[in-house]
Amino acid sequence: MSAAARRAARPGSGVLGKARLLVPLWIVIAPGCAEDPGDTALDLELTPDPNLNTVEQVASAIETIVLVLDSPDGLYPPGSERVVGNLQIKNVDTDDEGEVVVLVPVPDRRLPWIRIRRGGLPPRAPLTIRVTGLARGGSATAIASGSVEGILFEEGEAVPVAIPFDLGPEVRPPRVQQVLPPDETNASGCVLDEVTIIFSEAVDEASVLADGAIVIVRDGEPIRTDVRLAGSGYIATVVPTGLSGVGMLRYRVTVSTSVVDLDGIPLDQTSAQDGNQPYEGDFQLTCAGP
Ligand SMILES: [Ca+2]
Repeated sequence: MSAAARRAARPGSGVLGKARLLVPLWIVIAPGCAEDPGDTALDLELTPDPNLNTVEQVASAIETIVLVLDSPDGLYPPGSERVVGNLQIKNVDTDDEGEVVVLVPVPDRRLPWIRIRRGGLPPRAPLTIRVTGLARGGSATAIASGSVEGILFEEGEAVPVAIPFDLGPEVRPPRVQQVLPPDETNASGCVLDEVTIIFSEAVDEASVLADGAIVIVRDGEPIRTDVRLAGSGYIATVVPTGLSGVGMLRYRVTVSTSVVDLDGIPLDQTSAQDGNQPYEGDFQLTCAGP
C-alpha cells in the first residue's frame, strides 16, 4: 500500500490533510538567541566529528545547507507543493509525499544553528532530518552530509537535536583508518609477516611506494619493508623483513604526510590540529603461540 493510501485509510487523516500551513522557520546563527523558550521547536546543531574535520573546515568548505524534513508517516499530501522564499514543499524522495526543503546559507567559518518551529507540521509525526552541504563556488556539489531519524516535537519545548555533519572522505585529506594486526593482539611465534594499512580513501601509488612514506621501526631501528598498494588504492600491504621479537613484539608504524590522495591532497592524521600531521602508531603484540 502506498503512503498516500495508508494515510487515506487512517482515521483522522483529515487532520493531516489540513496540515498545509507552511512551517515558520527561524535560522539563528549564534546559540542563545532564541527569544521565546516556550516555542514548540527543534534546535538543530550540526556537529562535525573532530576526528574527521573541524567545524571551521566544514563551514569554510560549504556555501549552502540543504535541510530536508521528512517523515515515514508523510508530512504533506500530494498537491501541497509550493515555494516560499528559501523554503519549499516538494517531493524529494519521490514517494508520493511532500517534504519540507530549506536552503540555509552558511556564513564563512561558522555553522548556523537552525530552529524549526512546528508550525503546521503534524504534532506526533517522527521526523527524519537530512542535511547536505553544497560546496562553495556555486557548483552545487554535495560534499557534506548528515541525518537523524525519529525526532519528535515536545509541546512547549525547544528540543535540542545534534546532527552529525561531516565532509565526505573525497574532500577531506586522506588519513590512516586502520592498521592490522591491531595493537595488543597475538603474533604467532612473535614473527609478523605482514602489516596492512587501510586508508580513508584511495591514495596515490607512487607516493605510498616512495622511500620513507611508510616506515616500521623496532627498537629504534627501521625494518626493511616491501610495500604494495591494492588495486582500489585503499589498502597498503607492508611485508617486513625480520619483524620479530622475543616474548613480545613492539614496533612503531609511521605514515608520512608525503602520502597524497588522487587529487594530490597530503595525508593529515590530526584534523583538529593546524597543518598536516603524519600517522604514528605504536604496537605491542603478545606471542602466546601453539
Ligand atoms: Ca591537521
